[in-house]
Formats: sequence, C-alpha cells, structure tokens
Amino acid sequence: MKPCSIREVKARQIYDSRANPTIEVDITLENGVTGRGIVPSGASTGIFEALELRDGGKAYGGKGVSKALDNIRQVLAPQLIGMDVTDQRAIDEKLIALDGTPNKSALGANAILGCSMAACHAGANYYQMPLYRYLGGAQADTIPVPMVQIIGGGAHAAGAIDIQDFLVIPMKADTFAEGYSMVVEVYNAAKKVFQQAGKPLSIADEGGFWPTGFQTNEEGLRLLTQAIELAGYRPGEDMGIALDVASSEFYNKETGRYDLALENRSLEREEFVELLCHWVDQYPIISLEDGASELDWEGTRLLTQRLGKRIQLIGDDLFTTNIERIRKGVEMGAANAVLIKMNQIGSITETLEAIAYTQKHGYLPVISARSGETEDTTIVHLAIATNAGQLKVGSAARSERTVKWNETIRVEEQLGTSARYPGMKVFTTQGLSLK
Ligand code: 2PG
Ligand code: MG
Repeated sequence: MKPCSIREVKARQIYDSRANPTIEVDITLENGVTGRGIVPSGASTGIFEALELRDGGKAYGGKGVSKALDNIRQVLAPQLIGMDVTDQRAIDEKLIALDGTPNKSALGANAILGCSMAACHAGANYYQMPLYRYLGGAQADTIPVPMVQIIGGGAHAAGAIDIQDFLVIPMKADTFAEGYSMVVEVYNAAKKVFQQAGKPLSIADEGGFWPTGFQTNEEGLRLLTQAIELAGYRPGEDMGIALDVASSEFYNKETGRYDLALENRSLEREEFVELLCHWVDQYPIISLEDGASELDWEGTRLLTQRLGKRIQLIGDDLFTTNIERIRKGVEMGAANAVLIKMNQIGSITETLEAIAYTQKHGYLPVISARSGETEDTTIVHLAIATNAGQLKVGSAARSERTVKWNETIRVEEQLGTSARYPGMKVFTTQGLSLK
C-alpha cells in the first residue's frame, strides 16, 4: 500500500441549508490524511440532470438518503479502498463504471459525487496544497466575478413570483474583495428598499429577499435597480443585473407556452422572448439564465439571435453540465454560457471536462452552487482552478453562502499579486457589448 492509497471511506447523513438530509463522505488515506465532500441539492432541478437518489416514503418528505448511503457503504467504498487517491480520473471512472447507467440512476449521483469530492479533497490534502492548486496547477490564478442573488423567487420562494433569481454583478471593481463589498452594500440597500415599500423582510432559500405581495415580475427589477441606486452605484455602469428566469419551471410543455402565474397570463415563445428583450432594454441586465425552457431549444436559439452579442445567456437546466447537451447548444448557436453544477453530472472529472469543453468552444462557464447547500467550499476552488471567471452562490446572507464568498476573499489574499480578477473583461473579451 502506498501512503496515498485509500484506507477508509466513511459516509454519513448530515443536513443541508433547507433542512433536508444530505450525504457527507470522509476518506482517510494510509498515511492518515483525510478529505471530506458534502453533496448539495437543487430545487429547480433540470429533467436532464443526473439522478439524485432519495428514499421516497414518509420520512423527510421522501428526501431521505439511506439508500444512497447504503450504496456507498456496500458498493462504492469496498472498491475504492486501496486506490491511489491522487488519480482522480481513475477514481471517478471506477465510480461511474460501478453505477453503469448514463445518468447515475443505479447508485445515485449524490452517492457518487460525495465519494468523488472527498477523494479530491484528500488528494489535495495529501500534497498539502489548496484545492484550487491541486486541481488547476500553476495556471490557476483567476478569482471569479461574483453573481449574487438579492431577491429569490420561483421554486426558492414557494412560487411567490415566477422569475427565480434577481442577482447583481459588480461591474467596476479591481478585485473580488472590492466587487463583493459593493454587492453587500446593495444587499443592505435592498433591505431598506423592501422596508420602504412596506414589504416584510422574509428570506428565500438562498438568502435573498422573499418577494411578498409583488404584482408583477418586473417589480423585482424595479426594486433591485432602486437598491443599486440607494447603495450609491450607477445601474449598468457600476453594478449590473443578472436574472435566472428558470423558465423550465413555468413552461407548459403541453401548450408550449410560458405561463406567468403571478401576472395571470400565458405567453407564446416569441412573446416571451420579446418580453425578456424588453426587460434587457429597460434595465441594466447583463446576464440572463434559462430564458427559455430546457425543452425549448428553439426559444434559446431565438433569444441568442436577439441578445447573444450583447449579454451573457446562460443555460442551466438547458445544459445540465452535460457535454452532450452543451454540444447541441454549440452546434445550434443556443446561449453563450453554461452554468456548471457538480451534482448535475455527478463527479469531479466530468465537471472538469464540461468546463474544459465549454471554454474550448468559446462559451463562458459559470460555476454554481445549488439552492440546498452546506459548509462545503469545493466550488470556489473549482472556479479558481479552471479560471472559469464567474461564480454564482446565492445571496450575501446565510452561512452556507458566505462560507463560499469568504473563502474566495481568502484565496484572493493568498494569491496576492499573482491573483487575476477579470472584472468585466470576462464578458468583453468574449465580444459582449453589455449594452
Ligand atoms: C439555479 C440554482 C441556483 P437550484 O437554478 O441556478 O440558484 O437553483 O439549485 O434550485 O436548481
Ligand atoms: Mg438556474
């Protein structure tokens, strides 16, 4: 046995930020070094995601993870023991082969990802390296631009409004620390704007404000613009807006229409695209995610024709971090950016491959958390390791979010003068006008 061989794999049930069970895996090496991975979980999940194995039944609203834990203990762990932890690819290939299905439905993507993440951390710890350095080598130097939720709607706020995330992106900052501090000012200004508008200060799943009593979706854009101004920033100059429309959630696959429940209206594809284009003209929106449904490639293509040279168009549910789906987007000219979520595909190696594929084809990767999160910071390191340039983590409140933003601040400090913060260059070198 080598000192870097896996000696023990321990899996346990812990809980995520939505009070649902999730999986934590600890891997111990022959030399006593350990590594831990904790699996996140989405609410507005895409239908093409790898399968998150849940128990069903009464307990935890069906969200128990005992079957997935059993699969780790009985199937995966015995096969991992003795493997060289520093060969991440071999470990992930083994995990994938043991499952044997295209979407990890036999053993569960949550079971597989927990092991994959734990191995990755153990490998970095074995070399006594920060994870970003272990994964990215000497070239890892790019601190991501933050995309931060201020208002949370859709599936993260029990459908209080149709649009899921109203976010901001700092546009005039030389460092992450500076950009993030601007975001924090906007978050606190939004609190005042909500209070002035007589709205209760409830918090949605990712820490953004819960949109109580909104009459229209556009009201979110108005309040957010006000918050940017109240914080002393110029909308579209200092601070941009990003939307995650998450439209798969309200796309009616029978009629092919977009049903805006809040506004009591149903729009055809072309009308909905028109509405989004109108918002982009009226508000300082520089990034738009899932403007069309995961089933509506044509809608995304149409949006890309209209807006693809101006702003970032991200596919999340559309691509599900899956190279086959990203390839289709590239071939069709649908979207120009890919949301990257480890648990959509289910292993570190496949996530790295999806990022590399995205970059190679001139699309922008945006590394993202899930709405159900934990104290795990892997995605921060993943973003820096791959020089992805952008990170989306939810809001500026709640520790499962701040643990990631604060980690980014620390790494930026650690990298010192070798840290590279791209700011708006992340978009402009891509040819986007942001106007
Ligand atoms: C998204 C994510 C994060 P969820 O849609 O981008 O906001 O949500 O994890 O619920 O899919
Ligand atoms: Mg999304």
